[in-house]
Amino acid sequence: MSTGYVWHELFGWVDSGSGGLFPADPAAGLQPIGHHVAHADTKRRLHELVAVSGLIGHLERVEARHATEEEVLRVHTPEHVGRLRRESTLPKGGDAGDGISPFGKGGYEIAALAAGGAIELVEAVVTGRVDNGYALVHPCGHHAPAHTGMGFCMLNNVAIAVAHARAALGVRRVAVVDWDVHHGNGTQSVFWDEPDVLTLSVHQDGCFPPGSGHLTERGGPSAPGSAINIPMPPGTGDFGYLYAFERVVVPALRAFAPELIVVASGFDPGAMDPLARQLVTSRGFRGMTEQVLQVAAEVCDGRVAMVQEGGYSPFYVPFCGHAVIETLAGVKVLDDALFPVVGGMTGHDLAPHQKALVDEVAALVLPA
Ligand code: 3YP
Ligand code: ZN
Repeated sequence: MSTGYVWHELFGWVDSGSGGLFPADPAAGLQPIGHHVAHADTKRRLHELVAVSGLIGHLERVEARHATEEEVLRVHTPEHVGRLRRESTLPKGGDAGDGISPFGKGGYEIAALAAGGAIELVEAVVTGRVDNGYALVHPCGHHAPAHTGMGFCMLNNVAIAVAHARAALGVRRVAVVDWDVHHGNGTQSVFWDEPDVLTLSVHQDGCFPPGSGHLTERGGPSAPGSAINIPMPPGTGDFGYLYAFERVVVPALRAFAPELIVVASGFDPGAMDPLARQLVTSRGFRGMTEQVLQVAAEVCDGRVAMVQEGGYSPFYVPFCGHAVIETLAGVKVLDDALFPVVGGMTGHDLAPHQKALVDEVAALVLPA
């Protein structure tokens, strides 16, 4: 059993500026706060917990490298890549595409390193150098479709890694499980009409992007059923999420029988996240990881590659990520120090309206 792990110090140097989602505007009453909500420190703190706890000693370090232009262009348009590269040379950098996703000088090179980190992890898993693994990359990727960045994402790391597996590593069928609290719209759109890539997104209903991720979004005309969306009601906790996995995610993966499972792993369903209203704790993330590993053992020799997406609580993201990586590695070296607080919040049990939503999706997407 070995678990790969990607981190590069430059991911902690991503400069998302001092504004971002709500830039200071005194006339509108918006005070400066000094850092973007997606500040890289949150991810760096996860890496440092993995190092300090000793978990890193149970992991096989996989080196990130820059994704080549050819690799990036398997997913993105030359216009998008060209614009990012140009803005990346400017003294103050640029924006991924929606005005809330700024990057500093040299930002393109770090984004290419994040995409290349995802590629290298997937390659290590597919070639059997490791059994499974976690690429702790930054910035995130899942909102970016072919032609633009958005929602703090510059390049779609997961889509680029999946495209690499299919174009260069002889893999055909891939499933992407996206448990970030926001809809994986970019990844879904890249593979919308591709029957050999299943994209499955579990997110908070209507959270971001607005109007995206409805349960009726099921894939393009040549690939009906190749997209699955589970828009969970706000306030869903550990057992609501675990029910969604048990009832829909796992059976859908079993039916699709991919050769590789890639998880787009955001920790913003976490109970302390400022950008969403879910209640998941390290217990829920651990359980989702266990379920994915179990079905992966059945269908694809355990080949699971996880790639970091969002997560904005500098307090809680480290413990959620640590629990996931421990579970991948099959070890337990640290307790979640915040669990006494977040686990004690009421609302973790499966509620009737959460069950109803999941059952509705199951009826829609699973073979009768
Ligand atoms: C982008 C603007 C409001 C919510 C934010 C979402 C970024 C994210 O974590 N996506 O997964
Ligand atoms: Zn997110």
